[in-house]
Amino acid sequence: MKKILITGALGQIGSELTMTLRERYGAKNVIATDINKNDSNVVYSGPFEQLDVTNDKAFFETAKKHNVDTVIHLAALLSATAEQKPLLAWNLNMGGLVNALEVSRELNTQFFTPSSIGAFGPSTPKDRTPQDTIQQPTTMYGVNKVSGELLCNYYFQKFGVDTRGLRFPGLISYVAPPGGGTTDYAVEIYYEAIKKGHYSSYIGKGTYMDMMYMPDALNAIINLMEADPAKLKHRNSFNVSAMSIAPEDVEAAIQKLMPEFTMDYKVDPIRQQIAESWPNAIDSTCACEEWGFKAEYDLDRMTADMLLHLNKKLT
Ligand code: AKB
Repeated sequence: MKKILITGALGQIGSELTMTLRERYGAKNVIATDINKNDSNVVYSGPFEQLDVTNDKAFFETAKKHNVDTVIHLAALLSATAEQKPLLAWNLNMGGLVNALEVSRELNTQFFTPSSIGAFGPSTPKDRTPQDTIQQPTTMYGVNKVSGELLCNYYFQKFGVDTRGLRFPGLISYVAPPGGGTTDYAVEIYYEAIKKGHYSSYIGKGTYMDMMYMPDALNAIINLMEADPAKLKHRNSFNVSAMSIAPEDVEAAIQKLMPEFTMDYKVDPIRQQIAESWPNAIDSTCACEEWGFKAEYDLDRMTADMLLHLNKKLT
């Protein structure tokens, strides 16, 4: 039976992943941790500990106390916030990651942490971006993600830690909002469509980025963690994407179901610059071949589901 510790469990991925893993492995076997504490299901439906991942001793003691065999490390600053607070991003994203890897090494646990399309930069091929290619990001977040990918590979090669990871695109969900990301527009647009029937996009027309609906992201994490290690040639930071879209594509998908919806643009130069430094469309072939990655949701199916759930949640 698994015993999993999740950091950043109240964040966008963590709040859904915790609940999904509790259903799969039993509530008491999934220890949710976060620097914050709130009134959510995550806190009350199973074990919860307040944890600052930069505190190495507290991290180790929490993991040891619960006798965990898997660490899922999600606590991190996203790209736009990291660009505003680069030193904090370095300290939290890298300090938290090395502490998490050390806990895994000392307790001999399996390990997962997400990388991102942000690990690529302007010199990376923009379309059908290969799994193994140039990675020279121009953001602090990207620098953290490339370093993190290398560090996870190092812990596998040097210490035999069973590290695994995915390069996530923008993740879209109606449950917990993202915070401080460049791809957040693709979540906000659905909230504003329901609340106001209008959205002003901070990302410009024609700016393509990869995206994925949260149920596909959760399945991808579970499938990768359960994959036969003998079949994994890459282990860390697999490219995974479900769709490559620009704001006007989301606008058109929403208008199929809400013809009254309108959108205009108020481009934020900082997030636009980050978006332009990232690929248009990454190639997920290695993830498909090595552990059977498959996304179920395209833009239209995701849009119908988002609008259905947000209608119930917001009206
Ligand atoms: C962000 O926009 O920072 C994240 C990501 C793509 O890693 N959603």
